[in-house]
Amino acid sequence: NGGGKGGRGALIVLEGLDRSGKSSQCARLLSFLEGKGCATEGWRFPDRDTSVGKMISAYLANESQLDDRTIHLLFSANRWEKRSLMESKLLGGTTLVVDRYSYSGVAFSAAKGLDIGWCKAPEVGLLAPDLVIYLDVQPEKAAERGGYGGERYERVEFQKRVAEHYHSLRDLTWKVVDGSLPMETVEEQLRELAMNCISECQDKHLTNLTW
Ligand code: FDM
Ligand code: MG
Repeated sequence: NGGGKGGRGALIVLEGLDRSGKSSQCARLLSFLEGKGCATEGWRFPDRDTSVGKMISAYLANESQLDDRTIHLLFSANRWEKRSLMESKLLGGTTLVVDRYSYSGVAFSAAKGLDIGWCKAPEVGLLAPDLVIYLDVQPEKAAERGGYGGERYERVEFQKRVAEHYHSLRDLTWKVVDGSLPMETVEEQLRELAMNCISECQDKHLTNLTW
């Protein structure tokens, strides 16, 4: 843990639209932190390796159809099934860099028209992140980057609605980074935010999402 003795790891979440650069930045941040000698793991949600994750993956690939509330609860269940491992990693001093979390869960489902309060409810009691970084990229710009796969949700009209919901979820603890800046500039900003977070959270208790 970056030299700090006995401190817990930090729960660092990256959020943003598809093609906002989250996954690349998570990978870059991860190798930076590892290079600093910091115990770190890269996680992502959905975690497609579990049995719940496989159902989610089939849904996203349009290989199965599920009711909107049902898939919402599966995404949430996919976080719940990882909660205890997440907690023990953090308490053991490992920092987790997580690509998407509960905010994706709420923003994407709410963009379908589901009630926000209903969407938030199953997230209550999951671990609260120490830092949420939102990579801010205009939906049109993200779409221009190309590389939307053929997955469900990868359409610019839908992404615009997701962006509005992300916007309404932002609170004082979020750090919004301009994801349209050059990759190296974004990377530098993330490094600084992450290092500060890791040193500050050493003496803070882990808490739960309340919403
Ligand atoms: N997604 C992701 C949700 O709809 N709810 C969630 O809780 C999470 C974690 O799944 F379109 C959506 C967001 C995205 C899709 O994510 C797959 P990746 O990051 O592209 O694999
Ligand atoms: Mg995607």
